[in-house]
Amino acid sequence: MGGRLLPGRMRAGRPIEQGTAFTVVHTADLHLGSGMRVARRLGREEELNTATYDALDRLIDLCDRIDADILTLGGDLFDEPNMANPGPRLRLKRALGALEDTNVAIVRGNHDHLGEDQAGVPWPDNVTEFAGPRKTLDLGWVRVHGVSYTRTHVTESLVPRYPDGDRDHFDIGLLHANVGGDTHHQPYSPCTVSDLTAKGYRMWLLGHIHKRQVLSEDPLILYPGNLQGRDVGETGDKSVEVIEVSGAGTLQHRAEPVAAVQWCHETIDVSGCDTVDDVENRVFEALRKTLADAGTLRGVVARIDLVGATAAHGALTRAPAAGATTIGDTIAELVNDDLGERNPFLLVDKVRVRTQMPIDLDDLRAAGGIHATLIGLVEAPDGRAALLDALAADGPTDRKELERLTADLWTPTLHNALARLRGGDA
Ligand SMILES: [Mn+2]
Repeated sequence: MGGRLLPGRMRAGRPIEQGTAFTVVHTADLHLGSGMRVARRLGREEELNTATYDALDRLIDLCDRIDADILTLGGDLFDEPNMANPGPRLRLKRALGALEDTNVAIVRGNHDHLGEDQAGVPWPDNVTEFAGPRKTLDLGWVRVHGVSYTRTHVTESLVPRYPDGDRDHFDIGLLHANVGGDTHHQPYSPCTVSDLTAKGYRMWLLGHIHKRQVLSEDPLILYPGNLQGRDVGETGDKSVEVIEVSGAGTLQHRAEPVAAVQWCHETIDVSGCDTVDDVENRVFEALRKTLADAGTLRGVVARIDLVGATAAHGALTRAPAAGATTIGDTIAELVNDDLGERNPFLLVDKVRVRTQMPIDLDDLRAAGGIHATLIGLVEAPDGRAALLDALAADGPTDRKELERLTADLWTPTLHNALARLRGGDA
């Protein structure tokens, strides 16, 4: 790793000579300045809405702590392309300027493309943004190449516009693209792992897909995932990638967590709970454990699914009177009033009830009568088929689609039907 320069001797493009070990930190999809839709409803509004900046601070601290030689930002730094909101640009400029010994390279993506009205916030000297004819940051042995979006819908591959790598250099590609046709994300700059490999680079550092994915080890091709989850579709650890290159050019890489607030999706089994009070206790118990693992996070936002067979099922699923809240909402509010006030905090975004009445199918089957008939009908493939045929004949839904939609519903529906037949509205 190169030694740090003396204070005041800031220099753009600090060279990395062949045979020198160096460290790269890669991140993408920061979406700086975007808030969280749930913030106003759940409280802790400021922490939730500034979480992207909080994560940026953690990224800068990490780069400083490990003395990163290169920091690469792989597009979608900002949520919006134009200067309508220059606040995020001012903040990023100041944050990157603090890393005066780190070479920073930036490409723009579909969200923050370099459109026509870019102006006003110049980058500090240690920052290189690939724009116009500028495609390479030349650090001697090491070269970083990038091509920015100039509009949102880049439907052709940008890869042909990257220069070829060569054996005398350690070439790094920085690219915002959908590699391999991920159908959950827009098909921008579509390309394949073999397109990238053919360039002869040692690594490709990507942006666009919001989930960490290592597509290849040699050459190293990876998405770091986004910096900070912002809704229930972005759960789990959010990290940046730290890549250490030895003097001989061998690579080691790891994910380092940086998110300030973590989204999680928790399934809580309330089997055996007799009352809603038991259910509430079990939810608190589970969430206290989650909070105990929060480490240095500022907070956690959880989506809860209650599952299992419980005598409280009827109470949990009963429709509330007009204007009253469901029991799920009440439990969420109780958690938020308590754990939501702590540091780190835990907020529940929503409680979904997916419970069943406790029913012993074997007993009912043995007892015969209407219960046994109903069980037989649902459990026999012929019985299910007959029910689906009848439904499909009656409605606009395709028979195959109906089969898919009902696949997971048979057992809970049967349980609930049996519970009602037995008057088990606990
Ligand atoms: Mn994108």
